Amino acid sequence: MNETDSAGGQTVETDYGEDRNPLFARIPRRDFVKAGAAAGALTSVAGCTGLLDGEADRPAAAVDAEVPPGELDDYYAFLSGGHSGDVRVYGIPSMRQIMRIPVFNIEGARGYGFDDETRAMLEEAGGYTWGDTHHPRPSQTDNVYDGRWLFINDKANGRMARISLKYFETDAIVDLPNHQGTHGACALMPDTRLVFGVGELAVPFPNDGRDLDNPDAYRSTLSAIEAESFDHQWDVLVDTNLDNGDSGKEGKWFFATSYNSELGVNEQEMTADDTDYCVAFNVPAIEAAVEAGEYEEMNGVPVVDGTKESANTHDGEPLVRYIDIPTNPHGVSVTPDGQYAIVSGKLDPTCSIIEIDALDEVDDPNDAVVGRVNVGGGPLHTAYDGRGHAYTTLFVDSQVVKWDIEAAVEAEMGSDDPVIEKHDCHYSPGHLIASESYTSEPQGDWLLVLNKLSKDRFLPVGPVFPENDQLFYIGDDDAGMQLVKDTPTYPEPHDASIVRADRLDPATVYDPDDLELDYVGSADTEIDREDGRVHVKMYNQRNHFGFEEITVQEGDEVTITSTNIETEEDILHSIAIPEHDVNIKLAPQETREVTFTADEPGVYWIYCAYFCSALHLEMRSRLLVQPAD
Ligand code: K7E
Ligand code: CUA
Ligand code: CA
Repeated sequence: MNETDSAGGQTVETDYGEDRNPLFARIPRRDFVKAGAAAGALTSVAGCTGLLDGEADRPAAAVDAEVPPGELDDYYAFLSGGHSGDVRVYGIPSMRQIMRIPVFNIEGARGYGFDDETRAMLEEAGGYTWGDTHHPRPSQTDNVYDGRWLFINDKANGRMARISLKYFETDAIVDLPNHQGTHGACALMPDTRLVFGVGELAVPFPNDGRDLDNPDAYRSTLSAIEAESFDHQWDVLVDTNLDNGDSGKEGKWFFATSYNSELGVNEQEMTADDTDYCVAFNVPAIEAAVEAGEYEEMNGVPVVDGTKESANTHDGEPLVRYIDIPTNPHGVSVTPDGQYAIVSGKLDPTCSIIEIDALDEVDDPNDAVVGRVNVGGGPLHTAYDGRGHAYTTLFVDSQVVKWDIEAAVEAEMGSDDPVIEKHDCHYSPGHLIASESYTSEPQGDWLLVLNKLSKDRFLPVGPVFPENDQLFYIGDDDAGMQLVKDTPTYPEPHDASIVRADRLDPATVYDPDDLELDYVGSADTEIDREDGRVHVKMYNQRNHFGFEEITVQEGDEVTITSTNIETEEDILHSIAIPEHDVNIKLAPQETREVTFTADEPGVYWIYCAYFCSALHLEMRSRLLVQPAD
């Protein structure tokens, strides 16, 4: 066994570096994808020399990850935007950024945080102007992506948000009052009945000025939100911090890591112990405890006590199980078959394998740890290809390590025998995500590695560097991991989910029945005035607004409700009003409302900020604000 430590880590020799296997013939990408979809087919295809006959003299060929102009990608990737507060939508394998979805940030181009409804949603969720999104997780039915929603956390302000995958827009945000920093995020599998936000930063409980400098009294909670209503249901209190989270596949166990079991307040204290935890939450038992009234209410939320020092049971069932994991563990992810939760050691060069069913039987939860594989320096996160392999990022070693899950269960604890291959990445990877790896049906073809540092990989753009998101092809076990693409991204994605394109069915125009506001057709225009309030109902259409001018009095509170009455997809308008901080976007058949005060007399050109036709610049109206006398 090689010597390994958290600062260095061993290196496994592989023949497959960045230059890839020279014998690897160019096969059309779509054939690859098809082959990859058929279980096991790919290995035989790529390993088959017959296929390579007569092609060995070709130049070394890469996996074809190109998507030619006019063609569409096979997958959506949803990347978190980190402290940009948004979610980005990429196509895989092209790595083209297709869209950004504002969540906790305001965004002029999408009118998000400008119209009354989204402004109120952000206001009710705390009124912050930013958030820190990390873990975008789409909803699933029967452990497969169902195209309904995407959920995401706010690590900055203790919130969770829901994005509609019909409209690719944020439709709900919930503020979690007992959280300071919601880090991990994931729905309860198999059917997304609940969504979990994992509270990272332990604070006094309640955080009302008590126990300021008594960190031993600080607590974290796991919060459960009902997916459909997006109502906060309950919290579970733990006497440790919590970090990342993932759900088992059978609707029972939810797992969260903890790196600060010491409840320390500085690095030295937080790393004092040799082990921290993977915390396993028994969801049915917790729900039964809530049902039986076994909770205290805090900030309006039922809080069940799952601390180690409490009884921590309902009807003899444990609520929360604490599994010792070395050292300051970080990522946790459940294998596609639902058998294991795999926890990365971060400061320890190992990944620990927890057998989920064993948690129901063992007296000592540590007995559920059935394997511990030595993967290398700084393991953070693990993804799966559905062929029994795990892929773990090594932050310290700047590598991805591929290893065999069952071999790791068979091997001695701490062995590196299960390691199959290591591949450099550039540089210092955080998360990695394989296509549909968070479901029971990983597609086994693409692996996206989100590197924290890009250093020399792109043209320099000043002291703020982009991140480097690297695409690997993992569909060929003989050729090994193949690096096919570097992609700079704006700071800073933490995690992503990759969803087969055919699982989503986004709308291309709005269905007016899905919107709260009444549709304003061309016959419905009116201006109502009452006591310093003006309500304008109008529409937008190439190339005019429902009113050529809107006359109001200085000091009036003006509400504009407008519908884009276009039925043709991709024809958007906006209502931009200079010097009033107004720009609402209107996609076809969409109705939005904006309220502002006309507090300065004068002429203000209302214009359309979406380029909608050759006469887009002529699409104008005037706001005439008469001076108060
Ligand atoms: Cu490792 Cu928020 Cu999942 Cu950053 S987290 S990388
Ligand atoms: Cu309507 Cu530009
Ligand atoms: Ca620790």
